Amino acid sequence: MSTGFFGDLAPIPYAGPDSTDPLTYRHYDKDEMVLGKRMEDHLRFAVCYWHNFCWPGTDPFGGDTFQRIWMAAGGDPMAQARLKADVAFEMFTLLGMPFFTFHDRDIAPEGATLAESNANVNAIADVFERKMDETGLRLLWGTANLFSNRRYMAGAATNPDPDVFVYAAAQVKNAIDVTHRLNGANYVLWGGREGYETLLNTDLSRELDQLGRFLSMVVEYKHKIGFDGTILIEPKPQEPTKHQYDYDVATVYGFLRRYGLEDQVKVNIEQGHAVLAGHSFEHELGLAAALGIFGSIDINRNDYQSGWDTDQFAMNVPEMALAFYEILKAGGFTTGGTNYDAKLRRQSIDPVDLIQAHVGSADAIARGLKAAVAMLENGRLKAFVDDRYAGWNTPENAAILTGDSTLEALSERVHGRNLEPQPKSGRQEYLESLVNLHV
Ligand code: XUL
Ligand code: CO
Repeated sequence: MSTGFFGDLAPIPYAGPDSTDPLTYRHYDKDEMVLGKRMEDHLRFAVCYWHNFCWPGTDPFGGDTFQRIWMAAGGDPMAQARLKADVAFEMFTLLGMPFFTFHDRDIAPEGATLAESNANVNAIADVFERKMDETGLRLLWGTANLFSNRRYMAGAATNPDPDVFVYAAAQVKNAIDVTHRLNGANYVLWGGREGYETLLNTDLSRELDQLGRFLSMVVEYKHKIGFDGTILIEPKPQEPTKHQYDYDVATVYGFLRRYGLEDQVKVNIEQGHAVLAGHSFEHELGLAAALGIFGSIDINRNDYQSGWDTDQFAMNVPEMALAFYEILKAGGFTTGGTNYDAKLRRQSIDPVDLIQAHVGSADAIARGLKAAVAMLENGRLKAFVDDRYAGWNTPENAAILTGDSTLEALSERVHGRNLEPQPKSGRQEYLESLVNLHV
């Protein structure tokens, strides 16, 4: 039986680019074949639990604006968690998206002990199992909330108190067990509190070793239980802490190499986090692909003026085109997908706003994907880059990079041949104009 939360809203149909009804998909046609794959299988959209169903619309200056029925004060927390699950699956079904994502604490209330908290999470996972069976919905990833409770204020894995490390490990074990049980395609670690507020109270070197050991145990456990999803780290430079250890893709890669985990862990790149780190989204995507650790994305942008993580729905087609160009060049998603880690603005209080946000953003992302495909198929961008590096293909030049050369040999080559390199145009405006043919 329906909760009635979404009134008489019907599942969102694909109605084509000529549709003027904002509650239809105009570009996201899940069955359209794109580069030999259904669009749904390319994008692998996931709807997140936390921003949609747990955040009440508070900001530092004001209280809840959403006042959802399952958040009413004085209610039975487990009954509210069940109602929330009903509404969540109604929304997933209305949207017709294939995946969802959650933190353990999003889905069920924290108990007085970890045993009680785990029992609550596991009881809602039973509900999910049934609903996933009924609807065909899948889990893109699960994760543990190691940042909200005050016990984690000085970090989880990086806490100076080993008891907190141990507690976090036990919480993560249960979150991985639940993710495994629900056939999650990935498991995510976002270290919101794994960082510091001041170096004056922080042993940086020790904390990095703690984090390395924690992650190694996660990987060991994954193999032990036969979880074949990907372990993903989500980089973010700061917020909530002043400095976070998983600052950006490059930092995470260095960390993984140091602890021998670069073949075991990939990254979940969030557009807004890339911007906070002073990068473009496409930079982080391209770098992860170059380093062999590209995994998945959180698709939510920041406001470019406000300077913090505003988690807005992606609506900018050219930005999506550049992002998906990198993703397609990297071969697309394998276990990863496009998770909406996005929230409504706090004035968007109607249930229909939740639906509209995902639908509008899916269309912007689908247009971005199609533009990226056109950029690839046009071929002139790639041809320019191939030509720009073509000099490296001669055996003599290729040998430099394989180690078969020395500074003396190169010096001889310059002087012996009077080598005088001639600069060539980088043609940026030409390339940007090529992109604009398609967006
Ligand atoms: C926080 C953030 C998280 C992670 C999951 O900025 O992005 O929601 O995606 O913990
Ligand atoms: Co995120």
